[in-house]
Amino acid sequence: MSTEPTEIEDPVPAPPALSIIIPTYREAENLPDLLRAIDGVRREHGLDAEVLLMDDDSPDETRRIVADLGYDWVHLHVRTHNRGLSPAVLDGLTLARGTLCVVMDADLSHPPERIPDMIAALNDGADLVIGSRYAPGGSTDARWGLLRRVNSRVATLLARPFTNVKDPMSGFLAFRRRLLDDAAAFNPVGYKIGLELIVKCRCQDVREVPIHFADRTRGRSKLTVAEQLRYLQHLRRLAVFRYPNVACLIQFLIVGASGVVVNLVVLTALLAAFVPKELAIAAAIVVSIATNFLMNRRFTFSYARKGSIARQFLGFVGACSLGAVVNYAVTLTVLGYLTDIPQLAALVGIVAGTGINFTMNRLFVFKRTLVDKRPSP
Ligand SMILES: Nc1nc2c(ncn2[C@@H]2O[C@H](COP(=O)(O)OP(=O)(O)O)[C@@H](O)[C@H]2O)c(=O)[nH]1
Ligand SMILES: [Mg+2]
Repeated sequence: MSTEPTEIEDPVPAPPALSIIIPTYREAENLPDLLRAIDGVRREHGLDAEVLLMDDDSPDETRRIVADLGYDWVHLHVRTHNRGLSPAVLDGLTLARGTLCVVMDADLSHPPERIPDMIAALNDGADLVIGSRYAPGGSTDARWGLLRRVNSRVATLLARPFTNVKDPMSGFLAFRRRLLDDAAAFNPVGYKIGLELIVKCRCQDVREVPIHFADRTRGRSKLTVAEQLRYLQHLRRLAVFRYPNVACLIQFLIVGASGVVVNLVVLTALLAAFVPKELAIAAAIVVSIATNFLMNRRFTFSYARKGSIARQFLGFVGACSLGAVVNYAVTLTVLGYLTDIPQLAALVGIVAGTGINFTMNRLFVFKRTLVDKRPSP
């Protein structure tokens, strides 16, 4: 006897195998071609896929066009809160019902015809598949100018400490939905969701399917300079996540170098204003200590921003003073025993003093245990 239900229809349709999440803003002109192309791929490859259009309430014909096309596998979600590309994608991922997810742009830059190959790579065991412009066989639009090429390559290079993937900036991605279950503090800033997935989900097997990236021919790009600056903020967060100690030390050194600049600028300005030398030098030192403190509190040890600023300032000055004493002692010792060159001895002293300075600040002044354990931004 067959146990399969035959007559009774399931009122809740079974979830599709694949959810394609597409963030959109003012993409009405591109949606008909895009959705027809996806329809073609669904038919040709028998792909059981839904499309989630995550639209930020576009002031164009998006709603009407989607309704007119009449595809029952396309779901338009109009968002009016927390707008932006990555929140839209994240919302899409929470609504997705498929076991597999694809994220892609709406402007026809990402060819839907490559989705079956991306799915095949996932089924072959990949954790994350990238539709890649820079993998062998991939290409970008011939109209890309030099500036755009350099810009894209530099952005890719900056991601190198986190991944060897050829195109970590790509917004064309495929992965299993459950990949996100293991995401540690998943929080993409801007639109580098692939890079965020690689780092935060600790993807081991990342594969690239070559694509031809066509430039959008209709509508406008929303990639702004502000978005690009947000990428630097994103990289900083990823560095703090992946390499907490090294990231902390590097930020400390950058802040230290900025203190040298502050000192020299203040000194020059005060001397130009005819402030006496002795006073100008002292003031420049005080100002640079203060800016160093504030910058370290804001960036290097940002996890400790909730601690008492007065206590931290005293601790910072104390740690710096100890660093100065160590610097002095080491310089004299090296000069006495290892070299005759004072500048060389001073360099060794600076390294030792800075090391003490950093260690004291890290361990005692800006203690991790004194502040709440939320991931630092
Ligand atoms: N929901 C939503 N989608 C956006 C937003 N900004 C861009 N998009 C969509 O994200 C995709 C990539 O944006 P695009 O402007 O093409 O960026 P570019 O390819 O880097 O120039 C497109 O499908 C856009 O419609 C936004 O603020 N909200
Ligand atoms: Mg685009």
